[in-house]
Amino acid sequence: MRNCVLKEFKSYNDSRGSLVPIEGGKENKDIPFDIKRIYYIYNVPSDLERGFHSHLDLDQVLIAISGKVKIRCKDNKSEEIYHLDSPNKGLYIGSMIWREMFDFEDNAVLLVLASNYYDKEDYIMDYNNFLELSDKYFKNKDEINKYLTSNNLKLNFVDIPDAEFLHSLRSDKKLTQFISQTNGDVESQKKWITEYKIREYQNKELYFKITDHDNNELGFVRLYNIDHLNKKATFGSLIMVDGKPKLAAVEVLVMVMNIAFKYLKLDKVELDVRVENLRAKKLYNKFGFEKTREDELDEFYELTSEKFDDLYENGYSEYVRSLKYGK
Ligand code: T46
Repeated sequence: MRNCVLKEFKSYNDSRGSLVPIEGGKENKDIPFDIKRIYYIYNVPSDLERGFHSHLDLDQVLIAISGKVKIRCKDNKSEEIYHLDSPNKGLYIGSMIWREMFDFEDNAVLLVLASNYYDKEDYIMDYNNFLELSDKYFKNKDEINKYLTSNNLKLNFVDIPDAEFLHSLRSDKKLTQFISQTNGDVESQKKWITEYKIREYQNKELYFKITDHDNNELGFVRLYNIDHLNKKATFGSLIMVDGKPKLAAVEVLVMVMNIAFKYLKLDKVELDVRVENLRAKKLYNKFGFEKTREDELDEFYELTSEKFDDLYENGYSEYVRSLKYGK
C-alpha cells in the first residue's frame, strides 16, 4: 500500500540471544530520516484499539519490540493490515495514512521512531476530513502518471517483483561496463527495492522499469538525490537490454526530464558519466546537457529547466513524437 512499507532489520543472533541495531538519518540506513522523537505504547488491553488518526507530514517506523500488534493502515481508497510479530520488523508509515492499532498481546510493547517532535496540529482526527485531504494529496502524487507514457515506451515504478530482472541486468558484465555491477543476489535486490520504496514515498527518489506498450521489459532508469529545497536531482542508473529499440534512450531521457522539470518542478538535473563512455557522452551532449567539470574517472553534466524548455519547445517534442522504431 502507498506510503506504507513493512521492512526487516538485520538481527544478530548467537547463543547469547539476539541484537537488532537501528541507525537513522540517511539513505541506506535502517531508518531513512532523522529520528527526532521516540515513544512506546504498552499495557494496552487486548480488546482495545488505538490510533484512529492520520498525520499531515510525519514519517514514523513502528516496531513491536515485545509481543505482537496489528496495524490497520488506510489511504483514500484502500486498506491493509500489517502484522508486527517480531522485534526485527518495522512498519514505515508516511504522511496521509490513517492508522489503527489493535490486537495488542498482553506483553506487547510498540516502539515508534518519528521524524518530528510532537505537534498536535499535525494530527487529522476526523475521518471524513482525512478522506478529503488524502484524496487531494494522492491526486497530486498521481499527476506523475501523465508523464509515464510516451510514443513507444512506459515507465513503471520499480517494485519487488522486478528484483529478478533488475538483478539479471545489473549482473551482466557487458551492460554494466560503465556503471557499478551488483555483487548481491536476487534477495538483496528485493531488500534494496523495499528500502527504495520508502524513498519513493518520501519523494526523494524515483526508480522506473522501462517497458514498451506490450509490456516487454527493456531496462531501468533512476532520478535520485531529489533535493526539493535546492530544486535539483541526479539522473542515472540507465541500463537497457541489448537489442533495445533504436533511440529508446532519447525517449527515456525526454520522459524523465519532463518528470524532473514539469512534475517535480526542479531547476536542474545533474549526471555523471565515465570518461570512456563515449556513446553516453554523445547522447547527453546532443540532448543539451552541459559539462560542468571532470575528474580522472567521470565527467559531470547538468541540464537546466530553461535549457530543456528551449530544446523541448524547439524540436525535441516533435523529434520524439516522430520516433518510430524500426525505421
Ligand atoms: C501514532 C500512533 C502510532 C505526547 O504528549 N507526545 C507524543 O509524542 C505522543 C505520541 C503522544 N503524546 C500524548 C498525546 C495524548 O494525550 O500522549 C497521549 C496519547 O497519545 P495518542 O492518543 O495520540 O496515542 P495513539 O496511540 O492513539 O497514537 C500514537 C501517536 O500519537 C500517533 O502519532 O501515529 O501512536
